[in-house]
Amino acid sequence: MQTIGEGKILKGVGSFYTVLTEDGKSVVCKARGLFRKLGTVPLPGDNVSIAIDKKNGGFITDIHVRRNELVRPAVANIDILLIVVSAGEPEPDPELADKLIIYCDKQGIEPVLIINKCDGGETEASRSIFRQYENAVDAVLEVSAETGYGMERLKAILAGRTVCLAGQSAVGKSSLINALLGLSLETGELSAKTERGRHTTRHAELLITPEGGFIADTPGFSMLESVPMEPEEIPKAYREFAEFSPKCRFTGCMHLSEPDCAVKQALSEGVINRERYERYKKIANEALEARRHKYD
Ligand SMILES: Nc1nc2c(ncn2[C@@H]2O[C@H](COP(=O)(O)OP(=O)(O)O)[C@@H](O)[C@H]2O)c(=O)[nH]1
Ligand SMILES: [Mg+2]
Ligand SMILES: [Zn+2]
Repeated sequence: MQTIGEGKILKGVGSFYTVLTEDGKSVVCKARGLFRKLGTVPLPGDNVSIAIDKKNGGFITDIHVRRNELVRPAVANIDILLIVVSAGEPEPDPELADKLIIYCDKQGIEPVLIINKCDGGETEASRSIFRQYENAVDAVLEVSAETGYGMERLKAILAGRTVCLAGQSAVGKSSLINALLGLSLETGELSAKTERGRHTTRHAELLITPEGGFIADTPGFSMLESVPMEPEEIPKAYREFAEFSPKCRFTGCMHLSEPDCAVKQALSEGVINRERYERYKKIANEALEARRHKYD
C-alpha cells in the first residue's frame, strides 16, 4: 500500500530528507534513484512529490521545478532575502548590501533591508540608511531583535514566505531568527553550541515560523563568491534608475560617462541617492574591469 503526497524539504542529512507534507506532518524520506533520474540533488526548500509505503518508508519521487537555487547556502525557492545591517555596531557595509540587492535581482528574490539594533526606535543612523534604500528594495524596516521594535511589521511581511538572511557577522541575524521563531535561545557563540547550531554549520535547514513561513538558518553565508555578473546586468538591478534610464540618449547606457544620461540628470537634481550612485559607479566599473581582463 502506497500513499502519494506533496511536501517541502526542510533539511537533508546524508541521504535522508525531512519533508513537511501538506497536512503538516514531518516524514523522513530517501531519494533513491532520483539523482540518476533527474541528475539533481534535493535541496531544502524543494517542493517534492513523495510516496510512503508501510514497509520501506518514505521516498522522494519528484522534485518540482525550482524558482531559484542558491549555492551557499544550498537552498531552493527563496522568496525573500533579508539583508541585515546594524544601526549600531558593526558599522554598516553598504557595498555588501548593494551587491546582495544585485544578486536578488539576478535570482528573482525580493530584497528587504533590515536595519537591526534600533532598540528604542529610529535613530539618525538608521534614517540615513533608510533614505539610501527606500527606493531600491521591496521594504526597508527599522527593527530591534532585542526589544522587539518593528518586529510585528517584519513578521507580517514574512508570513507564508520562504526567507534567507544575509549580512555581516554580528549584525544580529541569529537574534532575528530567534525572535521570529519565538525562541529565547542565546546568540553569538552560545547558539553554536546547541544541537541545531552544530549541524547547521554544514547544512542549511528550513525552520518553520509561527506565521507559516520558513527561515533558512545558514551560519556560513557566502553566496556572492559564486555570482558571475555581466556589467550590463548591474544597472538593471537599481530600481531607482528604472524611471529615468529609458530617457538616456543611448540604449544600454551604463550611466557612467555617457552624454545625455537621464540617470545622472536625476542624480544632479537630488532625486537619486548620491551615496548609492557613487557605490554603483564603483561596482559597475569593477565589473567592466573584470571583463576587460577576462580574456587577457
Ligand atoms: N542592542 C542590540 N543588540 C543586538 C540586537 N540584535 C543582536 N544584538 C547583539 O549583537 C550581537 C551579535 O548578534 P548575532 O545574532 O549573533 O549576530 P549574527 O552574527 O549576525 O548572527 C550579539 O551580542 C547580540 O546580542 C539588537 O536588536 N539590539
Ligand atoms: Mg549568527
Ligand atoms: Zn544613462
